[in-house]
Amino acid sequence: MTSSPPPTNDRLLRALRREPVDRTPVWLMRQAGRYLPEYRASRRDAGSFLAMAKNPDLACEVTLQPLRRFPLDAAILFSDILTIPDAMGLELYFVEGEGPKFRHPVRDAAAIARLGVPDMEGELRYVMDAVRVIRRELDNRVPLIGFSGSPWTLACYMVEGGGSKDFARIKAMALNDPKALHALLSVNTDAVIAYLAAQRAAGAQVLQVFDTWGGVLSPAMYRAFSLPYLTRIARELERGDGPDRTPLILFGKGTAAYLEDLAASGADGVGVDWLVGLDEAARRTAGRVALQGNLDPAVLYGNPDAIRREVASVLDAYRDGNGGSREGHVFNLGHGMSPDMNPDHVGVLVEAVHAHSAR
Ligand code: 1CP
Repeated sequence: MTSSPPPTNDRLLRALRREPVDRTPVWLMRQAGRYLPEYRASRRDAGSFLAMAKNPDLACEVTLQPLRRFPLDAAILFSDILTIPDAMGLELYFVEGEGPKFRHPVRDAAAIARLGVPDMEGELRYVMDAVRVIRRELDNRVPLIGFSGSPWTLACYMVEGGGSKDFARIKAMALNDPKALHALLSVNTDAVIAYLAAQRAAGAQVLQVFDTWGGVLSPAMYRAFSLPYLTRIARELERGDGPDRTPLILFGKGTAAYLEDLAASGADGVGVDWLVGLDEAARRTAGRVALQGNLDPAVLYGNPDAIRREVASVLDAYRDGNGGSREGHVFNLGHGMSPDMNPDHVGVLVEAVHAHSAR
């Protein structure tokens, strides 16, 4: 928000503006979650993941849990990308051990035509309330990241009715009825822009879009069904100017082939997975955006020495591809953490990032 002072720890905001920082900022995708015993206890008390996400005080509690353990440089709102389709009427639920599902998936043009942008201070008020509570409790110590799924990634869950291995239904729709799929992507884009704008108005200081399933598309299909909608978000989402600007990060999994396009999209930062070297990514994006990433999450299964070695190698790869400078880098994993990871190893990682990147 333009009216509030910058956070005391503003490394993340400075890095996203490619300004000098004393050390590289670090946060981790899925930093709140099942690998933390205190998260499992909160979820047990709440009864379910959804009960927790829909209660602003509980969402705040689990958002803050990783920050109590580790000197992370940002908090990320505890919520889910599937809140938007849920609010559109698809009805999100979870089957233990099977992940998210929708009671009313959308499978044809008629169902898509009935979808509308949800009311951000109505059906989705619980998300905005969580942002407001977290900002109050964070008391400006670190910035708060708000987020959304990408139009394509949301559409995958909406059409498949849950997670998928082959994306058969949505790819069939792309082939057989591209007009219907574009109508779905278009309403999703309107909803994502409204959702991110509302999170920003509620107090989110950085915004990230997760295009988790962009990489399952062929290049021609990615350029038809994901990239143009990401670009529309980057261009149309109002986020201020200068030091008050709320930066937008586009994260894609398996989308390194499109780094140049993502860097030209109008986004402030691009998140990269671990299938491309950060030296190559930095060279190809040539200072047009900040880069976020890209440690293979599986490195957290290694021992502390291995973790320190791999962290140093990611930091050095970025510097090597960025003309010898470490500015413009946000350290993160190339994708989210897993429930079976050792919390002590996260401590080693964060400490290693700060130690190895100190200017
Ligand atoms: O406790 C539980 O059992 C629920 C597991 C869980 C958690 C911890 C889900 C269900 N969502 C979340 C929180 C969450 N989801 C966050 C905030 C926490 C943090 O980062 O610290 C965020 C940013 C997400 C985003 C999300 N949800 C994505 C994009 C990021 C990614 O990891 O690719 C996706 C694809 C989802 C869908 C989803 N929700 C939950 C699960 C298990 C999944 C993945 C299902 C699948 O693999 O298809």
